[in-house]
Amino acid sequence: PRSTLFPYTTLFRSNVIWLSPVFDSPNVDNGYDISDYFAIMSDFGTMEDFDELLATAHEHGIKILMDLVANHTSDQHPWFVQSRSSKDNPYRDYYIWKDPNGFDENGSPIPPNNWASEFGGSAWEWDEATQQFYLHIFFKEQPDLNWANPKVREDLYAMVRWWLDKGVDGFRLDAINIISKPEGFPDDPSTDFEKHTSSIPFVIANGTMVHPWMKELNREAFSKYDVMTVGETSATSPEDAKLWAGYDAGELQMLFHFDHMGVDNDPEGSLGGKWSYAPYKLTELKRILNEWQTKLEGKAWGSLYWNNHDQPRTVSRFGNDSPEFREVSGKMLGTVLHMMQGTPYIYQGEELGMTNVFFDSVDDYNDLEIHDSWRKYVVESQRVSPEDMLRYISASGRDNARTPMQWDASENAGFTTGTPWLKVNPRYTDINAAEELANDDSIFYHYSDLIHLRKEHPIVLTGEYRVLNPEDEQVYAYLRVNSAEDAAESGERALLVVANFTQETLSL
Ligand code: TEU
Repeated sequence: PRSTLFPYTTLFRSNVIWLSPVFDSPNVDNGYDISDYFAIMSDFGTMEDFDELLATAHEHGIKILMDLVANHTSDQHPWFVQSRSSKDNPYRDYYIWKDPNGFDENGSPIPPNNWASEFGGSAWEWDEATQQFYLHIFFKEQPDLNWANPKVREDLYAMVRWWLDKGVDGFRLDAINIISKPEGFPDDPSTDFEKHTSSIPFVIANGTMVHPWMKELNREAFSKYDVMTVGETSATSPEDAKLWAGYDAGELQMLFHFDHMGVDNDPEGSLGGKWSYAPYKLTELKRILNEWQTKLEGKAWGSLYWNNHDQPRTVSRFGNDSPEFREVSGKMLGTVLHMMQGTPYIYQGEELGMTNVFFDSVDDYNDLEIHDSWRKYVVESQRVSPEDMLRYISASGRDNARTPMQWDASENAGFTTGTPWLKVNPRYTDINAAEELANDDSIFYHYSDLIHLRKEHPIVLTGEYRVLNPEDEQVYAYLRVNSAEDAAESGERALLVVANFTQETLSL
């Protein structure tokens, strides 16, 4: 049967918790700026607390996936503190330092190339003391590690082994497809400082060394353990994905692609990219998801997600979060995703149908990406009115995903008696875990049913994905079809999924 062809069979029936980074960090970017890979951030507790979490999860048959942030560290990491201290420090080459490309008429140093930071502005930060620039694809507090230095790779692999020896079950590899920078550091044709389309410089995605280095990481660490791996790879096509996560690639097991995350960006909008919102077309969403399902078929295993800590809430984004439709819409979206081939990832609160939030002051937000964009577009260039920018933030901002978990209707949604890092979403009085558990027909129980369906019906694992109605703007329908052999073994021939994305009653 086809199921035996898949190399990761032990994973298919596992329950796994993925923790966003919990390592020691000054927390400029919600932990994605690590200052000590071997310690736990005090906000979350101690290493003893972590060990207890791991042991308890394992007692319950739950695996723990860690977030491996290795494209960059915090600027507070001892490696970087050493690195910036002088040009001949042994750690200088742990990061990417370059001379200026001359000086302008005011005597200001000119960056080595036009690369833009994902979060806006140049990706190069000038260091006055040593008269060179360092590279940071994300915030300036997140200098990029120099993977071309074999010592950096050895230290990182040793760190990965240290966690695996401790017993963690795998890693999500943050921004892993940008670790290999192109020879000669050429300018990037996609850079557009005017719009927020800068994104990851095109020329650094999936660079020439990523695959040799991933094979090395696999050889030096992952292959020695029973491990789960998923790479976070923006700007990656299904063809690239086979190189990364093909069954015979010897690199990673799965990828998070970003293709469906751009369907509601409006490239023609005043800010372009992320901050210009336009309603998505269902046909476009289907085209993308169908393409990933069919192109990976038999070649690589997919990962399935609607949201994560960087994305707005699914039910608000792809569904309908009005009181009338929120519940049915949340269930519908869960169904569409969970019956596809691949491993589904549920982001905290998705199983409760948590919604986007609207704050009427930028001061209520925490994410530096939001604050930097506000300063740039509302305060400095005044290209957008505060009202419009607040609407864009509420549609696309990362803090939609980062408000406290809603447990019950008590103060702060029962999350804390202290002061949370972000205000609670005001809808918590209706939308919370206690409510969901009390209602037999809730989104929570529907997600629980979906998980059971996946475990009880092997066709969700083995069935070939068939596209049914690509031109239909209202209904997402697809089939999963078993081979004769799998059908004989499981007694399951086909699975039909039909999802109405509108608020009308339709006949099909
Ligand atoms: O995100 C990498 C990534 O590709 C970002 O472009 C993402 O699209 C961005 O958050 C959009 O606003 C990872 C993490 O998931 C993110 O939280 C971190 O900020 C980033 O890496 C840097 O570590």
